[in-house]
Amino acid sequence: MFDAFTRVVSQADSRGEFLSGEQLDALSAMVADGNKRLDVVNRITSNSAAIVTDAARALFAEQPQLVQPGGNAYTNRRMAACLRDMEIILRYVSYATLAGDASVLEDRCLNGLRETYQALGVPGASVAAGVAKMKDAAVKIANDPNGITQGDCSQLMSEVASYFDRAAAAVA
Ligand code: PEB
Repeated sequence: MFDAFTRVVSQADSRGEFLSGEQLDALSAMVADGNKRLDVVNRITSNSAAIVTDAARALFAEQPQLVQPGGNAYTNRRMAACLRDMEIILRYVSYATLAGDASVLEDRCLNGLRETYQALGVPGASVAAGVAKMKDAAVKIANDPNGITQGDCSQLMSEVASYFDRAAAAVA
C-alpha cells in the first residue's frame, strides 16, 4: 500500500536516484492543499450512510429486477450484502482520497472482486452503476460550497471521481 509520498520514494529508490524537482513540486502542492483533502475525506466519511443508501435506492429504482424474486438483491440477506459491498467500496475510496493514491483501493478492495462477483452471480454492471451513483453523490457533497472555506477543488474532485471510476471499471 502506497500513499503519494511512499509512491515517489519507491519509484526513486527503484532507480537509485534522489527525488526529482517535479516530484517534490507535486508533493508540495499536495501538502499546500492538504486541508482541502482532509475536508473532502471528512465530508465523505460523515455522509457515508446517506451516500450508500441514496445510491442503492436510485439503483433499485432504475433496475427493479434486482429486488424482485430471482434478483441478486432479493431477500434481506442479499440486500444487506449489497449495501455492505457499496459501503466497503466507499470506505476504500475515502482511504485512497486521504492517501492521494489508489493502491489501497486496488490492493485491498478491487483485486479479484470481478472474479468474486462472477462466482457469486452478482451482476458486476449493476454494482458499477451503483458505484457511479455514489460518485455523483460524494462529489456533490464534497464540493458543496456551503459551510466551508471556499477554494478551487476541481483537481481534487476529479481525483476523487477517478477512484470511483476505477472501482466501477474493476467490476463492470
Ligand atoms: C465482496 N460480496 C459478496 C461476497 C463478497 C463480496 C466476498 C460473498 C460473501 C458474503 O456474502 O459476504 N467483500 C465484498 C467486498 C470486499 C469484501 C467489496 C472488499 C474488501 O471483502 N447484489 C446486487 C447489487 C450488488 C449486490 C448489484 C450493489 O444485486 C451485491 C450491490 N454482494 C452482493 C450480494 C451478495 C454479495 C456478496 C447480493 C450476496 C450474494 C449471495 O450470497 O448470493
